[in-house]
Order: sequence, then C-alpha cells, then structure tokens
Amino acid sequence: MGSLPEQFVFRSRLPDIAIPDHLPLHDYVFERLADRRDRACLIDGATGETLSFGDVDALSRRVAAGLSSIGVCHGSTVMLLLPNSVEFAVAFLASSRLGAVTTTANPLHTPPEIAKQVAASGATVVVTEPAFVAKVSGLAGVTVVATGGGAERCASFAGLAAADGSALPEVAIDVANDAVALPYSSGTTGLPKGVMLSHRGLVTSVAQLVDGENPNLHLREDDVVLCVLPMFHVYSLHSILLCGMRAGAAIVVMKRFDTVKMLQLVERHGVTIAPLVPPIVVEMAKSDALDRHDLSSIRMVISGAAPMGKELQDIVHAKLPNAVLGQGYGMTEAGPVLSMCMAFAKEPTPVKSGACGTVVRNAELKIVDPDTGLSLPRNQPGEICIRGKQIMKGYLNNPEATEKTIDKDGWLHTGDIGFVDDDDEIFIVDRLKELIKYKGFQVAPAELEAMLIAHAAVADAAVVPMKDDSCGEIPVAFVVARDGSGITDDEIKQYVAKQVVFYKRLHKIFFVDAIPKAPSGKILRKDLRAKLAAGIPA
Ligand code: 4UV
Repeated sequence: MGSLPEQFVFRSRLPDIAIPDHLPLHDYVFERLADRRDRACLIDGATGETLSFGDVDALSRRVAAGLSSIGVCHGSTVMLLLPNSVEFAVAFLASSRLGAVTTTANPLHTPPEIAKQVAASGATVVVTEPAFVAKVSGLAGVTVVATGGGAERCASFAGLAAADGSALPEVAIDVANDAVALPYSSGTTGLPKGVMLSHRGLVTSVAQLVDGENPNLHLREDDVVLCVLPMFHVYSLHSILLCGMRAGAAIVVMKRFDTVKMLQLVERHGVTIAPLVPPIVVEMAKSDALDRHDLSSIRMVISGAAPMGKELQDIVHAKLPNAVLGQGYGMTEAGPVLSMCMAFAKEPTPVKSGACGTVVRNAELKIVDPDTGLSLPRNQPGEICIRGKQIMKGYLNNPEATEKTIDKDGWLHTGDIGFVDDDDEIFIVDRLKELIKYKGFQVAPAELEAMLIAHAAVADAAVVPMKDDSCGEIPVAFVVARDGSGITDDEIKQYVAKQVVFYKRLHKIFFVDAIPKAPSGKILRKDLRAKLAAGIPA
C-alpha cells in the first residue's frame, strides 16, 4: 500500500483566536456599542459632518424599518449603486438587520451591466444617487431609492430614514447559511458571478484581522481610517468599513479619488491608517503635493488588490518614514482576506518588501502544483489555496462554478501562483486565472470576448492582460476579423467602450489569423500573454 503524499499546510504565526461567529454581522460590528456610542464613526470627507457610533446604529435601524416598509425582508436582495457615502454604510447595515443580502455595483457601470446584475442577483430594491437613477428606473419589479433630493418617481432615502427604528421586524438570521453580501467576481474563469458571503464568513474574516490579544491588523479606537477605495469593492467594504467599525476607529469617507484632496483630508483629520491600491500609492508617491502636506499622522499604509513591487514599496517608505507599509492579499471569494502583513500586528514582526503578508489566523493555506495537485513545500511556487470559515459559501445559482473553485475537502483555489518563504511570507508571482486587474478593478475576459464575438465583423477573439506601468494591467484583444469586413481597431474599441464601464475598455486590438486554442477549445491565454511579453505582436 502506498503512503499518502505529504501535505504542507501553512498557518499564521499568531495563535488562533475565539471568534463570536454566532452573531449576525451587524451585531458583531456593534458589539461594543455601549462603550463607544459617542465616538466618531463616519466622517463625511466633503462636509466634515460626523456621525457617532450611536448615530450610525440608530440610523441603520431607522433605514432598516424604512426598507422593511417597502418590502425588504429576510432573503431579499438590495443593490447598492452608490459611490462612497455615509448612506452606503448605513444601507448595508440596515439590510443586514433585516436578513437581506446586499449586492454592490459600481455606479459608473453602464445600464446593461447594471441590468444584468440586478436580474442575476434578484435585487428588488436599488439604492442610488439621483445622478444614476436613470440607469435603473426602467427595470421591471425594482423599487428605486434615491439619496439626496430631486429624483422623481423614487422612494427617498431621507423618507426611509424617517421610519421608526424601534419597530423592526423580528428576523431569525441563520448566520452560517444566510448571505449578507453578494459582490460580483469572475473568480478563476468565465463571467462575473454573485459571491455569497455569509454573516459567519464575514464575521470570521473581520475577526481574523482585527480581533484578539495581538490582532494581525491592529486598528485602535483612536485611529482615523481613510476610505478612498470604493465601498462597492470587497477590499473597502471589508477592511475599511467593517474592520474599522469593529475596531471602533473613525472612518473618513471620500467620495472619489483625487490626490490633492486626499492629502488635504489626511492632514485635516489626522488620518492614521491609509488602505490603498498600488495605482493610488504610485500617484501619491510621485505627487508634488506630497511634500506640502503634513502626513506624519499616517502610521500604516496598506496596499492590496494588485501587486506592489519592492521598488514602489521602497519609494513610499522613503517618503513616509513614520508609516509602516505593507500588503494585504484578498480575493472576493476568499471572504476576502487570505493574508496580511505581520508588520501591522499589535506586536509586529519584520517583513520583506514585495511580500503580500502571512496567512490570517484560524485558516489554513497550501500551495498546490497545478499539474499534479500535490501540495508543495516552502519556496516552491504553485496555486495558492485557502481553507477556513471565512471563505464564500459559493456562487449564487452556480453549483458547477462553485465546485470548480472549492474542492471536496473545502479548499478554495485562488488561481494565483505564489509561494511561502522561510519566514511564512507569501509572494505572488503569477496568475493562473483569466482575470485582468486594471488598477485593482476586475475585468473578466469572457465578458469582453462574448461582446466581440457578437459583432458581425468578428470571427473570433481573445482578451488578455498587458502589463502597464500606471494601471498594472490593461485589457487588450486579439481579433480574427471576418474576410472582407474591413473593420478597424478603433471601430472595435468604440463598439466595446459603448457597452462597458471605463476600466473594461480595450486599449489595443491585434488582428490575427487565428486564436491559439487547446484541442478542448480553450483559449491558450498563456501563449498570447507570452506574445505580448516578447514585444508587440505584428
Ligand atoms: O476578487 P478581487 O477583486 O479581490 C481583491 C481583494 C483585495 C483585498 C481585500 C482586503 C484586504 O484587506 C486587502 O488588503 C486586499 O482584490 O481580486 C482578487 C485577485 O486580485 C489579486 C489576486 O490575483 C487575487 O486573486 N490580488 C489581490 N491582492 C493582491 C493581488 C496583492 N496584494 N498582490 C497581488 N495580487
């Protein structure tokens, strides 16, 4: 009888902690409300208006009652189509109170992109700003709620917030099975899918960062966290909003990114924690305005959602010597955080530039050889896999895609290639999956390929990432044009641009005779990426 192959499982260097994962997410976040009722919770960056923890708790109860009065109940889906705002945070918590699920979308998405997500998620209520009401007003069976004034034929957010918060319906939330958030992600392959994150999953993931005697991400009550990353993306929703609130920190909400305004806000509010993505770190590092502002309050700069090389990390370190700079590594499906920089811990340990953290507590991580499926020891690159209560429950209405991502032993396969070094630090070196990341935003090649193939002049197409200094990656397409169509690259770019949000636009079109494919019909993306890496194809 052969012996089983050795399993190399990596764990945090910190001990596991007790996690109150019996609590619904809103109760967990507000667990210590009595101690911090009057402390600042959400600060509107534009106006300086501040809501205390007590205010946010009460407002989220009133909005929950208001949502209930327009039919939202246990199991309903509410879409938040909002830029960063106090209303976003409040509506998310309000939906959680009702046992409803929040699906989040970028308000800059085009009407067809939004309609697709509304239909797929089963959202019956969309909360948005007056400026975006027209994008959703024609959707059948959907009640639109507008923040701010002036939008016609909508329920008003202010109206919902005037409801009686003491009259909330009793809801029996099943923390292990009820989803509370439904962000969309294409995962390792195909089109964007609804990622079901349960109350227990998100509670676990937040606790893995900020709870315990020696939290991996040490946020304190006197911290001021900058929220410039979009709350509709899981990085901001989880690691800024939920972690910030759980830890009792104040969160400065910035509606949209602008380098100078961001630096002003840091100075004005004494921001101590700056969670960013590499393109913003680059903008900040090269901005002339950096030296004109006192940024000495910043004690932590977190970078995540895309790779940050050692060079950039060293530049920022030189510019912000008071701050500890490190990376987090997340993936929507992973709940979302897989690993976090140990220099952010209460009792920090040294880390290396370019590493994206050490696996979080109460979780297991392994590196798997994509060809043999065997787990690999330290310093050998393979597919990063994670297991723990924090990972997604699965994709909404898509058991096949769920099975391909979470194996029968409960391991979630990330599609990222990386290794764990001798100090337990994780380095990501490549991506097995199709996903393109433009400034940290997801672009699913399959979505753009379907669009291209639907064009009468296109016989076949493949979309792949091309490295780019300022965006990380940009989507480019290899296109086989139909004989005699005479279609130009500009026409193709325009055709796609009309249908998609700005970050999914194609930057270059390469006309080719054929798309390389495996006998199974699968596009050989690696070959196309290699072509790009070798220089622009003719
Ligand atoms: O699904 P997603 O868009 O998810 C994210 C989430 C990032 C987070 C979340 C919470 C944090 O605290 C935090 O620091 C970061 O990005 O995209 C997932 C894919 O993005 C790439 C990788 O390919 C993931 O599978 N990615 C994410 N973080 C990193 C990264 C990183 N630090 N370095 C390299 N690639």
